[in-house]
Amino acid sequence: MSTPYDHQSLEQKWQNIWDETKSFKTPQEAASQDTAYILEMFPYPSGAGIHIGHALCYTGGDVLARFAIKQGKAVLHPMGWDAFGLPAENYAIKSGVHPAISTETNSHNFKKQIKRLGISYDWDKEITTSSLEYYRWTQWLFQFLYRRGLAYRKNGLVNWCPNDQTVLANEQVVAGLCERCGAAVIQKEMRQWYFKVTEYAERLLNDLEPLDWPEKIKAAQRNWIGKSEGVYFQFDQIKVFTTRPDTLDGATFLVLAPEHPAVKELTSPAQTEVVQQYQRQAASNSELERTFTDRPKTGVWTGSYASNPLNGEKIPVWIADYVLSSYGTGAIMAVPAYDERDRAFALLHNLPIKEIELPDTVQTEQLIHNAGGERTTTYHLRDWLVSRQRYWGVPIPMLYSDDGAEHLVAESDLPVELPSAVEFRPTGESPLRLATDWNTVIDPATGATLHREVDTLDTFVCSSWYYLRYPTPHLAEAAFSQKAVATWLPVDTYIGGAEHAVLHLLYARFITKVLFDEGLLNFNEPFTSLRNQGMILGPDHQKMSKSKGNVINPDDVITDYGADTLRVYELFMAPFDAEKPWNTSGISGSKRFLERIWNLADDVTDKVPSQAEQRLIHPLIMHVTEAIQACRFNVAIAAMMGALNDLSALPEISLSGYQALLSLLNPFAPHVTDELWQRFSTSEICSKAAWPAADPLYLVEESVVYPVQINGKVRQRITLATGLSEAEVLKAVYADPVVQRYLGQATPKRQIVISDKLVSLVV
Ligand code: ANZ
Repeated sequence: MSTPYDHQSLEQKWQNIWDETKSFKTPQEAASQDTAYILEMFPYPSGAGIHIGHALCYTGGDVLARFAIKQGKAVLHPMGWDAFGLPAENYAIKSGVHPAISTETNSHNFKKQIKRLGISYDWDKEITTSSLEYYRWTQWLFQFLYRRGLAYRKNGLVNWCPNDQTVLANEQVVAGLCERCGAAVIQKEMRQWYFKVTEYAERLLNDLEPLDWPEKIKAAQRNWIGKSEGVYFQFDQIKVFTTRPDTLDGATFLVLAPEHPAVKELTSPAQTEVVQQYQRQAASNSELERTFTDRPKTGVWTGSYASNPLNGEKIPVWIADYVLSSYGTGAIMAVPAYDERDRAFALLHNLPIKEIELPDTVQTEQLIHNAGGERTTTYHLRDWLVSRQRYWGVPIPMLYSDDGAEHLVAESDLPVELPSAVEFRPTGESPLRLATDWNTVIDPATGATLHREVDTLDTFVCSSWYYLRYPTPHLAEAAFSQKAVATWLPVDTYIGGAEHAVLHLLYARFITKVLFDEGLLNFNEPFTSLRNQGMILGPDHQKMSKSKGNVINPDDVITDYGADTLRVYELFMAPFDAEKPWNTSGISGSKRFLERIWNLADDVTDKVPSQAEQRLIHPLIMHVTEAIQACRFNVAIAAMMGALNDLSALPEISLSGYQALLSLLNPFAPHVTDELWQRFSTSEICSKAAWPAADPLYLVEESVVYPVQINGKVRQRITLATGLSEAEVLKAVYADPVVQRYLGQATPKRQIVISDKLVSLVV
């Protein structure tokens, strides 16, 4: 072909065509068709723009979506913006730019960058969680949970980030530090809103089993839910939870969490001062820190005793911060002979260690009965704390009267609009408290003054239901259309980072189950298959970061090499879910591959395909199809690269063979394949043309074993491709060392070749 492969102009050309002709518009009449809902986790539109990991995630999803389109499925492949949250607010605090403005600028920029990647999104489905039309329904969801008793307020110890000046969900505290800013999280007593995820613990656990999700993500969720079978025992008025009822006789002291409500009553006057001091000290450590086994086992005696329900022994009652108030009953029986932490504690504080003979299972059951024990199941999972003392979020649609009573904002008064002129610098209080015009409301019915809830919702509430909104992103009457959702959901393949192993994925599963229970959904798991893209490291094998100067910017790569090359390279460099370093010579290799595909167009003839070509193309169709279905994108590309070498060795390639090759490559490199396809066919674009079918005729056994007779005796067996010419067979036979040994210097008088069967030589 005389024209060179100019990626810049042809990629721009095809992006315009796809845009203008709405090539990837979601079909209306999906109900009658096989559907595929391919979803990539929507990004938080940060000021930095998309990074190479976003590009990998979206390209992976795009291959699946484009493949499904070519297979004739009705495809929903949408994108949107997870636009509320702390980063925009923190940026506003620093720069003075209102979060609404910066979020809009950023998502606009993200969209431009994503379009340059050539992703097949239906942009008519775009959603923004900070838009009124969206968050109106997040508020509806909150009220929906409230009406069902699944959203409630309680006083409790919360994780408090002193830097961001807001509470954090347990899931947002990592090793005692704020997940976002890294500040040490402290415990603080506050009245907060919670969602009752714990009510769904058992189902969240059991329903994991059949999901086609990475095993490590399922394990992380199981672990987080943390189911434990155990027994409650009553030591006088103190109830303990134990998973080792068989050790009851060896209990030598009790330990209560410092925050346990009975501590005050149990503390003797002489011990009051040390107990109170210890309680203050414990409050400065996060719950997670307190679970570290290597911490010193601090604690103090309350001055009282309680009796063991099995043997009546009076044992001392202590408080210590290794016992958590939020787990079990917040009180334990300590058995230093069998429990490591209890042993360390006993040794440090000079408490007795009692060795006992452990009862067997049957005896243990008797023991539980004798001691008045009660079998129980507990979970580590806590209710989801959803209120935040921050500005840039969904206002919680609740009102309070002066006596503190809760009232739902009337549905006709939704949405509760987030006021825009608010001082959002953090003070430790919700900024909305300062918006007095906004937060004071007169009840028209009674004339009474009501106060708005001034906290906003955790952004994870926004993303807990967004996948339901995409089929009908602008629906005014409801959060989602039950009919459209029944057509498209559950999501067939969900793609995103493994960092969402617990938070987002658990919350989305919970919300789906709640809506399912209400009969609003006909499925109770939102994401049938889940795939994680692996992290792309810098060329120096380090995590990409501005400070290390090893960040690869997708925009630059697209300019230099083209979106198709970037797409092929990102998917070819390693298995999709593997961690992998960027490699600049690798990207040149991907570019050369596309150039060779481009140049192969020169060899296309209108002749019927040769046998040799058919035997390359059809197995290739099969391999690429299977590899895409298994998300083994690197395997699919490697198969095409191998086939390209073999095809290039043939004198020519048929139009049908070349078109099949373009079709297989299209989901990976959509621009260049649409361009090349257009030279040979004007009826439809490659991106929409049917996926090729592998003809089983060319998939059958491709080799045959020839027995080689010399003077009537079989002397050797040679495996050769089927369908070779007589000359090709003889060439292989004479090259064989065993045959050569038998022949010596002799030249055969006769040579007989029976195609695909036998060779006979007479000397
Ligand atoms: C006596 C005992 C003897 C225990 C023994 C263990 C081993 P999981 O498996 O995580 O559920 N425990 C109970 N509540 C606690 C709390 N609020 N804070 C800290 N520890 C608590 O752990 C259950 C075990 O952890 C319980 O069983 C209890 O110690 C402790 F050889 O009781 B065990």
